[in-house]
Amino acid sequence: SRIVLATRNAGKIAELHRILDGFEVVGLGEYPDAPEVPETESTFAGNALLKARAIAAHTGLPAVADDSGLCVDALNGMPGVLSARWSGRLGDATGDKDRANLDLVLDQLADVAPDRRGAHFACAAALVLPDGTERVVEGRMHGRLVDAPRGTGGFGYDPIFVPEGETRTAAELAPQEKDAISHRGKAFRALAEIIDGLLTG
Ligand code: ITT
Repeated sequence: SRIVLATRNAGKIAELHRILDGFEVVGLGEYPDAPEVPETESTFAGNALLKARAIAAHTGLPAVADDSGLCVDALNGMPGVLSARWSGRLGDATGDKDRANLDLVLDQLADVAPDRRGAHFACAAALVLPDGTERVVEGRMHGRLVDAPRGTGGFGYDPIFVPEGETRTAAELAPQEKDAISHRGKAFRALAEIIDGLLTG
């Protein structure tokens, strides 16, 4: 059956189409009246569930949502759930907004030594079925932040994040290389197994 992706972030949509390869996924483009959901929870899992619930209710179809962000050790885990709006800049996920967010994190880390620039990405993947069934799983990718952006792949904070065991930033990885190790890849591969069990089991 069809699954609706409850996200308007183009970077996530591209990755989720790859990771959920094998499912019939449709975007919110087919549902122009879908509600915009305020992210009022303090956790990734809470916000992912809010988004998936609203879209399952609106469409009558199984919905999956992603809430994710960058957690920086030297900033006590911030921007975290505030990652999309860290610079205060509003609007869609254009490169400009992503760039403003990334520049702010670089400014905030300007005086932080190279060995204290640890960070991780976190992703909560939520599934909500029209009958009210809910599931949420999380994935993480650990690494460190460099002091100048590199690479043109991915989205968001990828140009300043070097995954553990890598020398390249996440924006310098091939798409499939990022999916194999990313927070989103881990969370949504686990969710895919759960969906298989619920929808076909
Ligand atoms: P939706 O709510 O419509 O899904 P959003 O962009 O508002 O879109 P979030 O609130 O989950 O979604 O914010 C996630 C932000 O975290 C995203 O805008 C990026 O800045 C950052 N982020 C998440 N995953 C990332 C990744 O794989 N690479 C780089 N940055 C990422």
